[in-house]
Amino acid sequence: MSRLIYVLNGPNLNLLGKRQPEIYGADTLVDVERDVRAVAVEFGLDVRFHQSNREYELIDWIHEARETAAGIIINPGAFTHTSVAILDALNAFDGFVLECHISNVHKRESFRHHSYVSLRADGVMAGFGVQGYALCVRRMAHLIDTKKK
Ligand code: CA2
Repeated sequence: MSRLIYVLNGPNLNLLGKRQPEIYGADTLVDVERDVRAVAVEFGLDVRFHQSNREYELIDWIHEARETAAGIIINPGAFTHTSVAILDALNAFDGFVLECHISNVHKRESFRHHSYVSLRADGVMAGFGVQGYALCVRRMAHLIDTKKK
């Protein structure tokens, strides 16, 4: 199995560390990418790390991952709660999918309680702050290494 994973980030996550630190913390997306890469190296995983504010770009990366990757860690941002198109793209991907949210979406507004992506995800992380990404990488390594699929 490939040891490549995609880490995808949806709309507004480029603002991480620049606004609303009381919800999302003080770390930037650059800090998150550094942490993700540090853990990935420990487990011998290669990482493609992306962020986009455009739904189609996230979908194109999921399609690209179909050809090459063992897993996708995705924080779809607000598309989590709206995008059947991202769900459809993930349903066409055969590897592992982990959904990662920085905040505890279940403690927030009710419109954040439903996730289309959770219908496909093999696991869901929420409320662990940006540390959740590195934890997802660990989990992804375990899933790939034990090939539960
Ligand atoms: O908790 C999460 O990770 C979310 O996916 C973040 C999304 C939100 O719509 C989801 O319900 C939960 C929002 C991402 C916006 O990120 C910002 C970061 C800093 C400043 C402003 C926005």
